[in-house]
Amino acid sequence: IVHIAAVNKERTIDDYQRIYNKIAEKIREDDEYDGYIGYGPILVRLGWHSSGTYNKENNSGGSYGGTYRFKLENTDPSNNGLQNAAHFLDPIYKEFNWISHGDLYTLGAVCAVQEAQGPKIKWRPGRVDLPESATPENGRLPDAVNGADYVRNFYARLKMNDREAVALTGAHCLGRTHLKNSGFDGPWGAASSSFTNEFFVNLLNEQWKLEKNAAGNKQYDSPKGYMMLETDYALVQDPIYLKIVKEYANNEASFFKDFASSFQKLLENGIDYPKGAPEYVFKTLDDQDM
Ligand code: DDH
Repeated sequence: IVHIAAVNKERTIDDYQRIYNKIAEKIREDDEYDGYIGYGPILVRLGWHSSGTYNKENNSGGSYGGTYRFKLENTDPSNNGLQNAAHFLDPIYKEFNWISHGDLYTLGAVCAVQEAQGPKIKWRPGRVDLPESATPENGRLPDAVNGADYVRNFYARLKMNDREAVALTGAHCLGRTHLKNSGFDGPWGAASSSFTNEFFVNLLNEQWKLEKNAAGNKQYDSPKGYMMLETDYALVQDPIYLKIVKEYANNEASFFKDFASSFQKLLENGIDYPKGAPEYVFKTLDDQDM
């Protein structure tokens, strides 16, 4: 399977910045969502889940075909709750219907990270909507009830090494788990709508206790009301992961740098970009004094 980016020569960075700005403004406007966390975290999760189906063995899945829009994928139990992010993007797609779904889902995630004061993420257009037959089967997204070996194997399928796996999991600074979506409950930290290294700081510093939640699933809970999935906690149980967690907890700039490159790689997995294909860095609304 080969996925070649289609570069639309009619479009410039300004066209994509306009879409970025629309998404960013709507994040600001619809701020009451999910107890005033807002739509940022779930937009990040949509970008990640629409990319996280990638399989390096045959280059299938991934963000390219925008197949999240098909029922098989958007009803995958791992995607419970993401409908809210898709509906958020509906009016944006209506207004800018020349963009592909894969480009829109990934642009939404890049916008949400940057507007949450995260790092700048380089982004390249060119994903092409594929037919329903390209939709990957359910079950390719990670299962939280697992340890370090599972995490390492899972990220290897996405061509991610240990540093990339740890950096990517740091996105759990954003948002929270929801009993009704995943069977887990609670946020990873205090600042659920700001992109920071808080996930790593909390992993190291909170008093974690493995407990059964109201849905009967095991999760680590702290006295401050924070939580960790078993796959999160695996990052302090494995000595190689632990070293990287400590680095990111002590050095936010190092986390930001690694997250930016790993997230771009995640969103572009399996895509061949022709020589000279454009690569954009978008301005935040703040950068533009908006
Ligand atoms: Fe995650 N994640 N994630 N995650 N994730 C959940 C929420 C969010 C796993 C499981 C869950 C990444 C990696 C993993 C975000 C981003 C990223 C929830 C809760 C579960 C469960 C969903 C719900 O109840 O609504 C597991 C397992 C892994 C793993 O590494 C093995 C990665 C790589 C990212 C990323 O973006 C790079 C975000 C953001 C959320 C918060 C969503 C929200 O609605 O809030």
